[in-house]
Amino acid sequence: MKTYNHLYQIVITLLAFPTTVWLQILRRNYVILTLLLALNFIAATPAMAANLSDDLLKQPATEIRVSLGNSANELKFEPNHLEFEAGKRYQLKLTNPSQLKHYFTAKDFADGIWTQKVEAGKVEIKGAIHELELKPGAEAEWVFVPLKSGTYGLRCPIPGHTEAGMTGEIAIKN
Ligand SMILES: [Cu+2]
Repeated sequence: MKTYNHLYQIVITLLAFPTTVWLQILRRNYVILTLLLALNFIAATPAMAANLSDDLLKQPATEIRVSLGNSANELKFEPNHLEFEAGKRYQLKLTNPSQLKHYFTAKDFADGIWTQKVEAGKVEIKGAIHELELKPGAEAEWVFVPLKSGTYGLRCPIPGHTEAGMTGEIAIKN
């Protein structure tokens, strides 16, 4: 009877062992499967981003004009409140009809957008832009897609200009 009991225990152990092993294999496969799915997702993300930017580039850009100063040499942006919608493509046309040079400085706003290009004269600049200087009579075109919603400050940092009221506000809405 004692031997019988012992054998019985061995059989139980043998039966129990494969179950644990099988569970382990299943668990391992589950981890691998999850990893594969995760990798697939990671691999799909840049492709999705590329598709997104392709779609955005096909989208006609909404034109918005801002004048830096005016012909009366008043120190202000016209208009001084700009509103954009996240995910849309814009063409911001900056002009300086005054006899003074001015800056379009909105660094936090620039951090919250994706710049496609800045065009001025016969030059096209690609990549991130933070600040633009417009000499008297100059024109520049900034093509971008706003990404991060928020309210951002705009100013002309030329000594005396910000103080005189050459400031503005740029809003990005979702
Ligand atoms: Cu100015």
